[in-house]
Amino acid sequence: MGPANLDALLGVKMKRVALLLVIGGALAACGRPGEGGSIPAACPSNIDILGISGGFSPNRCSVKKDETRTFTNKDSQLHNASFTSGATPPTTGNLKQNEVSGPIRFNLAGELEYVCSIHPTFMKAIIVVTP
Ligand SMILES: [Cu+2]
Repeated sequence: MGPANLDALLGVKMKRVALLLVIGGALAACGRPGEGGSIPAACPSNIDILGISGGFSPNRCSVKKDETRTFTNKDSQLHNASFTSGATPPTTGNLKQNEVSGPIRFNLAGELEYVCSIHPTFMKAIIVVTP
């Protein structure tokens, strides 16, 4: 077997390893809150919005169903926290620097991913709502 064949064989093996890693990651991401102690620490009463590089702080935390939290924009740019489900109201609306949102109530148990709808690619976070 020549070096070219060996390279091809190694290439196939590397692809298999990469595929297994992808599948493993997808399975891990499917873990539900409550499984294996995956519930993060309780969210503080206010979650800070740090901006494009800092995102939300904390960016993964938990609340009990029907609790409320506020969000404060600590950045000079406009930002918001916007949910697709499980939060009332579903968005803070755009917040100016140092502006504090009204209370957002979480009424759906599960992992709620939210974004700043102005910068959704850069600003994502999760609130885990426990029953
Ligand atoms: Cu933003």
